[in-house]
Amino acid sequence: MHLEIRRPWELPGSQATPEPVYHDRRRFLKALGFAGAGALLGGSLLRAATATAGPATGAAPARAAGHPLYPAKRDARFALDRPLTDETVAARHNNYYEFTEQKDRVCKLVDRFRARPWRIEVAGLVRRPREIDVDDLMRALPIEERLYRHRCVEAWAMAVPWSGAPMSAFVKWAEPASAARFVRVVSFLKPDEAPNQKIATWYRWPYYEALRMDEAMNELAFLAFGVYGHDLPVQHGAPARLVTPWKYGYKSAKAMVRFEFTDRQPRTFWNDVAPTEYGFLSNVNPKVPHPRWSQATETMIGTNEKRPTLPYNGYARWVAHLYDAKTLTHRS
Ligand SMILES: Nc1nc2c(c(=O)[nH]1)N[C@H]1C(S)=C(S)[C@@H](COP(=O)(O)O)O[C@H]1N2
Ligand SMILES: [Mo]
Repeated sequence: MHLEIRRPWELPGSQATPEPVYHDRRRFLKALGFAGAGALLGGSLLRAATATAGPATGAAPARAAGHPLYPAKRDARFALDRPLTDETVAARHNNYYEFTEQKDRVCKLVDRFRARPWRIEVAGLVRRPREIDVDDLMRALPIEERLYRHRCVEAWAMAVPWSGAPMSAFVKWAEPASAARFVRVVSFLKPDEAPNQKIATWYRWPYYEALRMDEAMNELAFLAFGVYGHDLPVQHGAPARLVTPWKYGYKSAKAMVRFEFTDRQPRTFWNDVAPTEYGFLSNVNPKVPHPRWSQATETMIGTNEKRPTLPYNGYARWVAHLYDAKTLTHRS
């Protein structure tokens, strides 16, 4: 008899295929065991915890009402070639592995998460290592709204209005030393508030990512505090996240607590999980398929419209000069 073991993310009904494939059999089986137990335990505990909280629709936190930073002035340089994704669609289709691997369930598991108060640490090769409250940081930076496309490596896409500051403004504020060549970002570690950090212990929490310094200083790189004209809801990365629209979505780390400037290329979360599938630069490239699916087209969430994938996700004029023209990756 042929016994087929389905990975959790291949279960029928899951819309797109999430990131990980474990080539290491031991780790894969361990993952399955934990995932099974976790789904049962986590499911019942969480149902209990959220029973009185009402439906999770991804609505913005109450403090967003009347926040002086919204609405931020829209930056006209970033026009879209497609309609904005519906806010409720975007808020119910999320990749956020700290909560769950299931995109449609992230928004239902966010109620325990506290995005305030929130300290952000600036460390490494900087003139002055320091900590700042996220609201103070927001007030220290020039806030604007940008309409950006977003392309997940799983071949789904959306178009959303982020509010925030150019990453370059943040980097200048952080005053890195001239020796800094990369900026590493680290997300939160709060297993009591993000259930999958407790359940899926085989991941190397907290989530970590990094950009080259020239990427962080590029005009497109963005530090978002809001979306759709209000604070980020938890599922989109409250209180602050990266947005690098020319790269696959996993580079855009959510809910960061630390920025670290360094002279050596940092490791990254998905590259550590599956090095043959996810690299460091991860620029959107229709010509380089994922080992298990093509990247030639993408599907807009909400409408299911299919579109051809564009090199650098359509942002070549902003970023192509940073990379080699043939590979869209390292300059030769
Ligand atoms: N901390 C953290 N950041 C993350 C992720 C994650 O699991 N954890 N997922 C990434 C992936 S794969 C994508 S596609 C985007 C999804 O962002 P969205 O849910 O706001 O659409 O967030 C990225 N940032
Ligand atoms: Mo993604």
